[in-house]
Amino acid sequence: MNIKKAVPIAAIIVILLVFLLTREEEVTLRIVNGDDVKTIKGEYIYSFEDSVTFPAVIRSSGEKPVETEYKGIELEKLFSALGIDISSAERITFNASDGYRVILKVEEINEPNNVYLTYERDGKPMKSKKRGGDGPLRLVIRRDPFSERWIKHVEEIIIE
Ligand SMILES: Nc1nc2c(c(=O)[nH]1)N[C@H]1C(S)=C(S)[C@@H](COP(=O)(O)O)O[C@H]1N2
Ligand SMILES: [Mo]
Repeated sequence: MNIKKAVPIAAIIVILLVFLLTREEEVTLRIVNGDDVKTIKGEYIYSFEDSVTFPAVIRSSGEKPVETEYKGIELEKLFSALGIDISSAERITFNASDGYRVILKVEEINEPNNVYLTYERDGKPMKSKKRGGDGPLRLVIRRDPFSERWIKHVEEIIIE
């Protein structure tokens, strides 16, 4: 291949790579409640009025506890804003993009100031798993001292 051809091809490859690496990933959350399936967009979550910031300590196994600050929406408030009633449900299943799964009881979610869907950590939007983050969405259970149920990369909530 001659240089006249190689330069434009290299330029196209560089532009494509920059585009792929800087492209905003679409953030969505699927909520399945029987026949009712809602797909919530990131914008809805990020602009939700009733969001809160709170301190939390993450205890990963074998590592020192990390003090951090999360911003998110109390799950119960998100559900009621979306017109979702979980009062007669038995369990709520959270599925993550890496296959991790957590099941919570309705009582746990109804406990005030306990279960949050978070999207910012220490003032910064949480990155996806692909980009080395614990987001873009993570569940934080404030009354659960061990963070093993704080499911990262949540993409689906099933109400049963
Ligand atoms: N999606 C997903 N969430 C997860 C895990 C996981 O493997 N996948 N591990 C859990 C465990 S065992 C712990 S201790 C914490 C670790 O959180 P950290 O990565 O923010 O330290 O995440 C929890 N949430
Ligand atoms: Mo863990």
